[in-house]
Amino acid sequence: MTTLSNDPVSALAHTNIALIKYWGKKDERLIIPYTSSLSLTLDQFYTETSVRFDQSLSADKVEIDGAAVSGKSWQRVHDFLTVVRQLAGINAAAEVISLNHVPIAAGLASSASAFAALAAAASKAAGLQLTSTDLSRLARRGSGSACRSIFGGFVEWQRGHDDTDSYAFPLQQTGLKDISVIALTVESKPKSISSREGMNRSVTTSPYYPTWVNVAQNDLVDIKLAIVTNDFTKFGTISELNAMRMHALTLSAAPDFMYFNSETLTAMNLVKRLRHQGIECYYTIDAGPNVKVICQQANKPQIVGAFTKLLGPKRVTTLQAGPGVQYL
Ligand code: 2P0
Repeated sequence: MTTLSNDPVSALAHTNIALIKYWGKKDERLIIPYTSSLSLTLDQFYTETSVRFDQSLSADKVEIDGAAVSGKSWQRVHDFLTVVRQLAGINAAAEVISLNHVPIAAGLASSASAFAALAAAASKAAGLQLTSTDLSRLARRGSGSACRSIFGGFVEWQRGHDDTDSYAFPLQQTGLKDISVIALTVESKPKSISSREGMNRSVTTSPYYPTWVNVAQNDLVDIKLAIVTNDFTKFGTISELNAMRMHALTLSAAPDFMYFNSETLTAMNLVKRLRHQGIECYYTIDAGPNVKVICQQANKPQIVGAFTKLLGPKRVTTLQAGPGVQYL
């Protein structure tokens, strides 16, 4: 039995954007993906979470952004804490206080930063001393993309076969330092089909899913080569293609569904128009209508200018590579 200190442990983790997408689970309970993925951890947007285990609490208490949570959100945190308790051999309930510094207006998902910060804070508060690999494996149990937010910069999540070898690690190469991500908010309402449901429907009904598994593997090899050789054109081209290949799974699912809206298409067309004018940029889109534009520093002012004109300044946010999880 671990001796628990009642002091809270706090951790901070940033969001990440996938360039080679994770879309489909081979094992839903353990969150083992069908394919490996690759992301860039971002600066600015993060989640700060503190956890305290306390024998005197009768049940887990969870507060997110100043409000006590119940229902599905509470259950998801509780289930995750149960994994931590099993690992640590403890049975105390916990108090979790979490603050998301991820503005809804930025159109970035917060589950990656949320479960990365929770994994770090809860494991330490439970008396576990995990390696970063084991912390990534643990964060994966909360939300797949969270395993990548344990690390900074470019991060690969190797799909692995089971709980022991499905984890993320940072890429070691030094290429492509100059990457900017411009997050465009075309909509700030929550999505109608969660990524969990969307990926499940894609796996079980899209006839193209087996092709995706093969193609995503090749895309990953190609993008890593583009990073090592500092080839931004290849990097951006593969990112954009891989995102569209992921969305082809939603269009070919039964019943079909789509994360784009009309403004998504307008933003995609503007990226293409800028590119034809010699201003190099590419788009990537996750499980929602918001678009992220990838570019290099030299072209950033022109691209930001063009999108600010289209959407207004509040809906255009510029980001860069950020660090991995930190204790506070
Ligand atoms: C990704 N997404 O690689 C992909 C691309 C969305 C589109 O990871 O079910 O919230 O918690 O493991 O991590 C969103 O999925 O899903 C996601 P769960 P998660 O970033």
